[in-house]
Amino acid sequence: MKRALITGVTGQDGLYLAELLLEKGYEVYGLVRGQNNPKIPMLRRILPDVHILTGDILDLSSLMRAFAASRPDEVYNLGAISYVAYSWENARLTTDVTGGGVLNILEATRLYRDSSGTEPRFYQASSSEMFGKVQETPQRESTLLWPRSPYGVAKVYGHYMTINYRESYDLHASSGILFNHESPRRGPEFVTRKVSTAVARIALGLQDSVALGNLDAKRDWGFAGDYVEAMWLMLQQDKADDYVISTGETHTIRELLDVAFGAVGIDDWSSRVKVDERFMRPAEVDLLIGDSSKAHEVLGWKPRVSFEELVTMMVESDLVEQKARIDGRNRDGH
Ligand code: NAP
Ligand code: G4F
Repeated sequence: MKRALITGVTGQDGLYLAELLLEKGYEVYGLVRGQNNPKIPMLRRILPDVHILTGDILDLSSLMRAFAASRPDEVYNLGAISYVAYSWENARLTTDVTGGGVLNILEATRLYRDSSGTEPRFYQASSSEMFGKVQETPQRESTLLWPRSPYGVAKVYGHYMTINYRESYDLHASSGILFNHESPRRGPEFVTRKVSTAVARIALGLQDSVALGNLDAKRDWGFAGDYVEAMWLMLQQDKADDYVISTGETHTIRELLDVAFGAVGIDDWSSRVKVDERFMRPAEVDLLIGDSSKAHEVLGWKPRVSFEELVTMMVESDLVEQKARIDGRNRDGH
């Protein structure tokens, strides 16, 4: 039975990846940070077979203890401050966690390898946000990086540190340059989930409209469940490498709104969406579209869920969630 250690196991990708690895028969260890983290009950409920370890990617000694407890064959570093807008307001913290945390876990992996005599394989969650002010379209592994946010800069540091550990210490360290991927488990701060929740609430008469920022930005959106398979495939290769993971399609926020409102029968959403300066960014990433042909050729990976299917899945899930809240409130007599 293989053993895997996942940082960021309480996040969207951590949950899908842990689920996938458990299905494949892995023993899965998840690193959870903080005192009495409120996401622990959710993790225990959804994935009771995950072994929970406490630790923080800012704290090297906690990582070394996690390695000693889990003795991993595969390490997936998904832990990060991942919300781009937040990274301008908390640039130092984002740099430390999203950038510096990668160095800590690479170092813990190397120290564990050298002391145990085993060869753990390492995955780093790199991001299309590193392409920022894109220098080539579509973006591929060789495209010059030009990050546009403190988050993007921190991810570039983690990306190159991963390559450096591969080249300096011969660590089996791979980096997935993942384009935006979404699901019903996406955090409510990200635009797809913000829209799917608002559309469900509007359809149920719980709110009138939603306030958004830049409606013209373009993103290459895929389904998180498809993307965690690519992470696993990278660690099954003899040689570690870097891979772009994307759908190869791009859509504006307006197109996202078309599909989401369309799913509840609203064709004209113009009166339902307010553009609000508060959600504009100091520097925007205008266009992302990835070329994942290397992942297709080497890993045999392809996305399965289309943009329309993804957005509809999210709206339908939020309709169920919002209706359950109404039912719960009615039961409680509110
Ligand atoms: P997410 O839902 O925001 O999850 C982030 C995870 O990191 C959470 O489990 C969080 O723990 C954990 N974390 C935060 N600070 C930590 C710390 N100091 N020590 C240990 N863990 C910490 O993000 P996601 O969408 O699943 O993304 C997973 C990874 O892929 C992230 O590194 C993200 O930057 C990267 N990525 C995501 C996308 C995307 O479109 N989703 C695209 C490219 C790359 P709490 O739950 O306790 O806060
Ligand atoms: O959903 P977003 O916040 O995702 P963003 O910034 O692209 O970052 C996500 O994808 C990255 C991969 O490229 C990951 F590395 C990162 O961790 C994260 O998962 O915003 C998407 C777009 C932006 O252009 C933003 O300006 O939507 C635009 N937008 C317009 N109105 C909005 C809003 N974004 C948010 N979050 N909220 C709005 O009201």
